[in-house]
Amino acid sequence: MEQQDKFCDYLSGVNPVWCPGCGYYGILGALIEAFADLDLPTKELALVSGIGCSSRLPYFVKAYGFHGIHGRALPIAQGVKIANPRLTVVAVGGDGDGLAIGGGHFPHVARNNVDLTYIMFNNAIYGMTKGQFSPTTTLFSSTKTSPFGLPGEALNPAALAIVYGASFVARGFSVKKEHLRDLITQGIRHPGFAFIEILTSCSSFNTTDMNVARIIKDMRYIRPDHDPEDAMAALRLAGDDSKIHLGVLRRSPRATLEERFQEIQEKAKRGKAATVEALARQFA
Ligand SMILES: Cc1ncc(C[n+]2csc(CCOP(=O)(O)OP(=O)(O)O)c2C)c(N)n1
Ligand code: SF4
Repeated sequence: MEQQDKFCDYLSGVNPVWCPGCGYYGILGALIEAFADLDLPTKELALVSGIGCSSRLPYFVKAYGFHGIHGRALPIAQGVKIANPRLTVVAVGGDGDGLAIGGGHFPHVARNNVDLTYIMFNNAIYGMTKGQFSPTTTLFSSTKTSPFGLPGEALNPAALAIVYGASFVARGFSVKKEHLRDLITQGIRHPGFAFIEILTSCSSFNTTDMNVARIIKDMRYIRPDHDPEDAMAALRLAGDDSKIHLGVLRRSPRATLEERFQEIQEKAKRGKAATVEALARQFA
């Protein structure tokens, strides 16, 4: 089969409604190419999202899809994975969805090492609601909700993921599709929680923070001598203000939540069965 046909097999036929010039088209392209590279059967693939322009993505891909509620992509994705561990689960959403209303879920899915891939489309703005600042909008930016400049400091999604204990953390750029496809492929292959931050511009409401020309000037591909097992080295690259480092920042595999569940279940089965009487005696 032609490679192009293989990619198209992952398109649902519903055309994206994103604005002309939106960086999300490049992300969709990289994503379906990664699925094709991995030869993922569409009936073993589940895409889960929250709310936002980015969260519309499951409509456009031929796979199981769950367009959830704002900020809740991760707990829904975790539920899907635990209910059916054979599925490849990919959660997608924006910086607002994942770091503002959904910000409380991120550390727990990361520290628990749930076996899923979480792709955050970081355009540093709330696109769908037309240009309010988000947790990744840079200091002093002028937006619809900060017309005279934003007083708050921006969060750094990749650095947060490293600190939260994600076992795989990468950063890509929507314009660099081949590189991004490779990161997504590696993230899906990784056994455990894989976080991929994608820098992308919102052509309608924020072309400043994620200015394509500036990112091309400042970006550096991570060198092969970087050791992704070294958390401090990963953090230094993620937090570097002078350059934008793209590639795999962190990779440190460990047991997944599902494996630990299994271990605990086995232990429980070997122990004495609890009885209602024994439990009641503890409260007597
Ligand atoms: C509970 C709730 N609060 C607020 C909203 C309004 N809302 C919809 S999308 C969105 C932000 C989307 O921004 P982001 O997650 O960065 O995604 P983008 O649209 O930029 O892809 C907000 C605040 C909502 N739908 N539900
Ligand atoms: S509003 Fe921004 S993020 Fe949403 S589709 Fe348009 S360009 Fe993309």
